[in-house]
Formats: sequence, structure tokens, C-alpha cells
Amino acid sequence: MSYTEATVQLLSPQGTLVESDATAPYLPLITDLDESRLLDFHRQMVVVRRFDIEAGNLQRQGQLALWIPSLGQEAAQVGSGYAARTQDHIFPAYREHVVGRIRGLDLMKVIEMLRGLSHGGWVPAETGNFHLYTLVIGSQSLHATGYAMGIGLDGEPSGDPEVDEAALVYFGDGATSQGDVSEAFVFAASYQTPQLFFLQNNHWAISVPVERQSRTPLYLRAEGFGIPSVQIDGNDVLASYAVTRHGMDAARAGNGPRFVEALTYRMGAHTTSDDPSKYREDDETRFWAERDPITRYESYLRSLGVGDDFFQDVAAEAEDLASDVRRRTLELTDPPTAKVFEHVYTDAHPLVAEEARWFAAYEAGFEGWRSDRTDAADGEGHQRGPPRRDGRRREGAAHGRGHRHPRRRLPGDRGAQGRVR
Ligand SMILES: Cc1ncc(C[n+]2csc(CCOP(=O)(O)OP(=O)(O)O)c2C)c(N)n1
Ligand SMILES: [Mg+2]
Repeated sequence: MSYTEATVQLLSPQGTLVESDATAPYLPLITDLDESRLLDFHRQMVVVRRFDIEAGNLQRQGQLALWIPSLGQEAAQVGSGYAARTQDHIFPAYREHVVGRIRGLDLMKVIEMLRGLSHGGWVPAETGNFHLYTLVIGSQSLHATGYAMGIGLDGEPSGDPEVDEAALVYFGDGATSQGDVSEAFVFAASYQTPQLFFLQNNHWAISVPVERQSRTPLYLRAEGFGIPSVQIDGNDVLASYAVTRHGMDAARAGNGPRFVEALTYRMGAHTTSDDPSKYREDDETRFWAERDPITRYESYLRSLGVGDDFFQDVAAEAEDLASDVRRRTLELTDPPTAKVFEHVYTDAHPLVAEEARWFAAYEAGFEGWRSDRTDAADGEGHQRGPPRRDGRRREGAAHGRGHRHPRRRLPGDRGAQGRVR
């Protein structure tokens, strides 16, 4: 199921190292790692999986507007996340929570964003150059390529991998159908940018299977643009680390862009708004469950002599993080609604100021109403509540008891005459 002859795998599904001509360039990068980093790979995968479950539960309990799970994609993300060096810039899509964590992002920033409490989420300069999530599919590939072109314009690489910068951009199989991604390939290849494109082929773009996105393996597409490309087993954390590290170092040294296609699988729903049972078969999910990235890596660590104590500690750490996230989520308070106008422009803008005044007046119309009022329904079973945005009465508020709110004209409303037809 989509693995090819070319797929690079360093760790077999049984958890043993694969030694072959194809793995020879990468295995030294693994044998060079100290034990604590090998243990970090496991720790991060387990912790983020637990976090993901907790966040999904919080969404179902009404605490988050949406959740975007990464279940099944932990190895692709953890390996590549650790492959970047401190000075690198990372441009995520919207599922790479653990990459953010590796770069120093407090996962509560993701929670706050998906609760609707923050604008973009975080400040990249404070979070290990981990840039903002991009929901506009594929557009981050252009941001990364633009950034990498900038690195190139700043001068030749010094040759020191601890100093030279590169960009790492994440996107999905569906994103490869977006023009932005092809444009990014063109500019990256033309300008020989120091960057690596990391494609997580999780086999689905919501309900569209990857077979419909491309008639050729996706790594061959990038190759066609002149970008050296490698397809890896994305459920193998060691392949994800070593191949990305190798490619990023080549890119930072001035050898032009690189591309990695990580074959993995979205085990959960696209988001909490999606129900994958409507469009995919159980045998496909079973195939990938048997290739679970965490189970495989645990077998490898055990073969190195890592014992139960470590695995128990990691499980406890994951539980701690989950309960901490739950507690902190329930303690979150709403920011003042006026905040939404603050960061539209750097300088004051008359239209934004007018909109802010309109909104303040609109909000004032809610005064005296609280959602937790026990007398929210009147004696006849008519619900009282906040005014509807369209000014119409709520159902059951026919006797003039419902709280009405007149429709105010929004600043900028031009009426029927001004409408574009
Ligand atoms: C430009 C644009 N078109 C459509 C969408 C709606 N949309 C959101 S996620 C998604 C699928 C993306 O699939 P893929 O790139 O494979 O990433 P995955 O979600 O599988 O990680 C689509 C079409 C969007 N957000 N932006
Ligand atoms: Mg996908």
C-alpha cells in the first residue's frame, strides 16, 4: 500500500535496523546519536499522542472550537523536527504540534488558538523559529521559499553547519495539488534555495485519496522540478530523522533544495469536524495500525536494552502533560473582545477604529444578559438569550418578551446599490 522499491526504511516494522546500500548514507547519522536523543524520540511521540487524545476530548466537551489530530504521524514529525538545527526556520502546516514542542512551543498556544483566544498563536522568534500555522493549504511553501531565498541573498554559506541557516517546510499530499507548492518548487530550484520540503503523505486530503491527487509517486514530482527527492517510510522515526538531517545539511551547505516524501497515515479524523468512516475502509486503517510508529520504535529501544522503568516514566510524563493541559484549558479566560481590532494594522486606521466603535456598541447591547442565568427561560418556556445578529426574534419570543436587538448598519455597508452583482 504505497511503499515502493525506493522507500527508504532504517527500522523494519519489527524494530530492527535495515542495513543495505540504500540505508548506508543515513545509518551513520543514527549511530552518531547519543542515547538521550534516541530516548527523546520515543518520549516526544508518546507525549504528543497523549496530548492529542486529551485535546480531542476537550473539543468534544465543548472547550475547543476544533481539534486537528496528528495520530499516526508522530514518527514523521518527531524525526524531522529533531533534524532541524537551532538556527533553522520551520514553516508548519497545522498538524505539527510536536515539532513546535521540540522547538520550545508551549502546546497551550495551540490549544488557545483552537479555542479562538489568540490570533496567530505565538511569536516565532520566541519559539525556536517555529512559524505560525497556515490553514490556507500549501501557502507556507511559498513563505518558506521566500525566506530561504532571503538566506541566499544574505550571502554564501560559511560552511559551518552550526551557523548556516536552512528552512524546513511541512505540507500534505493534498497540498501538492495547489499551485503554490509548484510555484515554490520552481523558485526553490531556480534559486537553489537552502531549504527542505517535507511532505507528509498521510494518504488523504480530507476525503480525497492521494491516488486522485497524483498519478505518480509524489517524490517524483519534486524530482521533475530538479529537486533531489527521497521517499521514506514516514512511520520510521529513524528514517525521518536521518534523511531529513542529511537533506537539510546538504541544503544549508549551498547544494540547493531537497525534498522528502514521508509515507505515513492519518489514523484519526482530518479534524474533529470530520468522520472518516464515511469514506475509507477498515482494512486500510488496519494495515497502518500494524505499522504503528511508536510500537515499532519501542521494540527497537528494548532491543538496545532500554527497560520498563523508562517506558513507565514516559507514560507518567504523558499523563502529567495531559492533566496539565486539561487544567490550564479550563482556567483560560476570554480576552477582551476589543483585542480583535488591535493588530489589524501597525498604525491606527480610521475604518478599523470605526468598526471597533460599532462593535463596542453592539456588545453593549448584551448588557445585563448572562449565559449562565438560571432564569434564562421565561415562565412560558421561551428562551431569552443574546440578540441574534440578524435582529430577528428567537423562536418562541413572539410576545415581545424575547430580547431584541436592532440590526445596526456595519461601517462600510454600502446598501443594495453599492453591491457587486
Ligand atoms: C487553499 C485551501 N483550499 C482548501 C482548503 C480546505 N482544506 C483544509 S485541509 C484540506 C486537505 C489538505 O490535505 P493535505 O494537504 O493532504 O493535508 P492533511 O490535512 O492531510 O495533513 C483542505 C482541502 C483550505 N484550507 N485551503
Ligand atoms: Mg493528507
